[in-house]
Amino acid sequence: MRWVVVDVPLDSSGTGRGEQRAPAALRRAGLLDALAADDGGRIDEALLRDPVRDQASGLIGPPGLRRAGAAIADRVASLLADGRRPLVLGGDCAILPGICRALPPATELWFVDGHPDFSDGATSPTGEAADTDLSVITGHGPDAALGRDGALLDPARVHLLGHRPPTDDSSRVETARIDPAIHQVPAAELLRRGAATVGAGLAAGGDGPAWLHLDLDAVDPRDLPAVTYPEPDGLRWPDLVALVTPLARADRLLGMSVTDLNADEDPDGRFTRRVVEVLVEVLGAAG
Ligand SMILES: [Mn+2]
Repeated sequence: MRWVVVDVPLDSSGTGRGEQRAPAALRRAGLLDALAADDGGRIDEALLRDPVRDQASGLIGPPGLRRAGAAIADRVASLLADGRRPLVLGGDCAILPGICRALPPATELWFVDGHPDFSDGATSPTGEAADTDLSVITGHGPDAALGRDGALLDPARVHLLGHRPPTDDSSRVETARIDPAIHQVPAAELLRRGAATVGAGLAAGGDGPAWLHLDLDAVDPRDLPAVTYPEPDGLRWPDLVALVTPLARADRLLGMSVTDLNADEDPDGRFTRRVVEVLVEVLGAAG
């Protein structure tokens, strides 16, 4: 099935950081032609323009997040209803609750990320909704990011993959908040067990629908430094390819999201081109 690329330039810091320019940079680097993908356009509602942290929720830009989430959910739902397979380009991980609103509640989520994204409005050091997305999706708030409460997906069907151990007080609090029903394979364990083994096991481990989310800061900063919050001791490119290839090619995959490339940290475009090469390797080249 052909991929349909949808741009969601949501930077939840509200400062217009380079995540906002990642979808355009990936297109300029030839992603659509290389994948023979269809153009699903851009979600303009996803732009946040105010970096002020809301007192009540602790988040930056709740009204903008709700507007973005509704627009993302509508677009993804209509593509899925047409039998299409979306490839959603962030932006940061704050795009994910909107995507999950469009998925059947029994969908399995393969969440590959250097961080667990499990803070809430009070415990996030930044107030960026991209610190909170997995918490929101599994029903642990902050609800202000969504405009409704309750879990979007069953935590027992969520697989958190490639995250690093906590390094400071706020990340220790974040790690302690993770829903115990979520299956976790941190980066060190993933590399010990073998990325290909873990990926193949997950792809074959069920028969319901699945969504693949890739935050590029899962990759080791030696290979991909062009992210805002780099974490050491991550997956090297070959590990990432080995993990994600069986997931991206699973028949039951509904779609995929890719987040957190910071185009401002890549002035000559070399890392953006590398991301395109890796996506082509993982998803299959244009035929
Ligand atoms: Mn993330």
